[in-house]
Amino acid sequence: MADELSALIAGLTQAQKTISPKYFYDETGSALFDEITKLPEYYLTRTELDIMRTHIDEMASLVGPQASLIEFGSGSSLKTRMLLEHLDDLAVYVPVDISEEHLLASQRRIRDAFPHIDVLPVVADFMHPFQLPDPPTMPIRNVVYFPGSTIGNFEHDDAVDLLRVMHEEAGAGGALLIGVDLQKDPSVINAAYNDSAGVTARFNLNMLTHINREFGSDFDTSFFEHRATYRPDQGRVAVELVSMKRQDAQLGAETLSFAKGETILTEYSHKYTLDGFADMAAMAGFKVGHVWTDARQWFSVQYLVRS
Ligand code: AVJ
Repeated sequence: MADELSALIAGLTQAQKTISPKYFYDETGSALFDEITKLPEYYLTRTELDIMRTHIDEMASLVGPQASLIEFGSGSSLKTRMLLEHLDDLAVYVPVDISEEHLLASQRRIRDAFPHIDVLPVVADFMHPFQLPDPPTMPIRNVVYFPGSTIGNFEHDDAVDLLRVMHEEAGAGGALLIGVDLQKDPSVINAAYNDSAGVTARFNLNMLTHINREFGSDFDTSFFEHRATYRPDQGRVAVELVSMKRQDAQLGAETLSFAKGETILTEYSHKYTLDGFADMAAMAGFKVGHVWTDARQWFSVQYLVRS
């Protein structure tokens, strides 16, 4: 808690004020993200699911029998369920998440739906290597699963570091199945992060409500505004909260001053080219085994193997 507060203050006292995207996901924020995934403009989840549906048999046969599936994140999404339904004789499913609460809830749901699958959750910050649990039966290979283009939240060097952790957890003969959003017409991307119903705006602003509740700060959410801009030259969306006037906010012992128009960067969402992502994967020791995309090449699901 004290560590979290000092990290928050550190981010908010930089020249470019920043808050980690992890603060999106309190109960309200998780429900709003769920709503986002159903918005007409938010193509990511729908497209990734379509790709999975179309190619699930091929994906399952690459993973092969008696694999250990290690999901980075607490799982229980539709995509995870689809994989669990199709994988042949899975040795174990290992969801890895920093939140014990999220893990236990998702473990319960997976056990209910798939009583024959062994679930061994791991509480860990997956940015750093962690110990895998002893599986009940010896897996033929470890396959790390990282859906949703969550990799896009990380800047280049951090993304490579995270891929290196996945490379290590996959071990010899292992692989990574990952969802990766692709560069496309900027108007499509901008619409996805500026939906007409304003759900993404509420999702972004809820971060301040969440922080006010958890840290007793007094950000005035009525004087911040959502902004999301795709920069094709940078291949990423910057999601920001813009201060609509000169104002102060109290956070712990720190008084934060905002100029009118000053921004808090709350998230990057990187969009890749297939080559650009392959280069990044190569820096972590992966080579691209297989890439599935939709007909418009808006999104990709990639099977990376250790090179
Ligand atoms: C969950 C990180 C993949 O970047 O599209 C959705 C989060 N932010 N709308 C994304 C998000 C604004 C999402 N990821």
